[in-house]
Amino acid sequence: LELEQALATAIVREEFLLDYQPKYSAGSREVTGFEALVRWLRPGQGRVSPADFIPAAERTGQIVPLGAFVLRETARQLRAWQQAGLQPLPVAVNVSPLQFEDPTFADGLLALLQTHQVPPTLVEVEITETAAMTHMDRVLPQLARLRDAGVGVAFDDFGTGQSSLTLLRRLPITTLKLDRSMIDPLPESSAGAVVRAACVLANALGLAIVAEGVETADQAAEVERLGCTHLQGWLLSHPMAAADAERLLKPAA
Ligand code: G
Ligand code: G
Ligand code: NA
Repeated sequence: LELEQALATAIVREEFLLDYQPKYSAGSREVTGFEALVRWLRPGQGRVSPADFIPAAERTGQIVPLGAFVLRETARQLRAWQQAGLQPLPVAVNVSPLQFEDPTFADGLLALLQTHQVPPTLVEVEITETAAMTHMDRVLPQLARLRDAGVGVAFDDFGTGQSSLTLLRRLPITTLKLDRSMIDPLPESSAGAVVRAACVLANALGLAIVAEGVETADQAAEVERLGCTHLQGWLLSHPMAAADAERLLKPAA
């Protein structure tokens, strides 16, 4: 309850900021985009990890205003990078299924991007496979709406849920993110066969496929060999402050 009250105050005061973890293209290892990850700068306590407050925010519904802040901040940052004469890269934002409960979520996000003059193609929403599957009736039409407008749609923690292959073919998604639990045991293990199968599937459906949680050079080489199109993880880069992410951007042509 104490955490809940502190969170409520923190949301009003906007005591949060975003770090950005780069994503790299397989092979060339060039930065192709970022994932925004929220942090709470709690007065007197320093940085609180999202692992310590996202679950509480989900439980109480506070993830809805917090998630709205994350989207506003992402739009503001993308606009700022454009205005600084940089070529922004797409930013992926984690979206909770509770945010999709609001049937105007997709339209609200598109309006926000328009207000900030940010092209929808610079934003990707990440939703966990399990959340999308559990709340399909509410989530899918909104994903389709975002997709039609050019927003990227990623299935997060892919491989831990149970979406059928038939369904996957019909989903309005652009990217699969392979859960860290499948990358961890590489290169030794039969997990490689699963990763390869997922890559073949993604490729056949025209989807990008990101290996999450790449921590070693052997894992990076292995996921590239198995057919992942993108890599993310501590080997390549930890999440970083916006100012550091900015240094990875090229000047606009
Ligand atoms: O940032 P890690 O660095 O510790 O994040 C921990 C967990 O919190 C991850 O599962 C991540 O997806 C989740 N998370 C981070 N930022 C956000 C956010 O803005 N919204 C939601 N819903 N989850 C987030
Ligand atoms: O996919 P999801 O949004 O749940 O994951 C984001 C979380 O993963 C964040 O907490 C981020 O800090 C963490 N993370 C990013 N790269 C790595 C990595 O290489 N190893 C581990 N263990 N965690 C990572
Ligand atoms: Na994510």
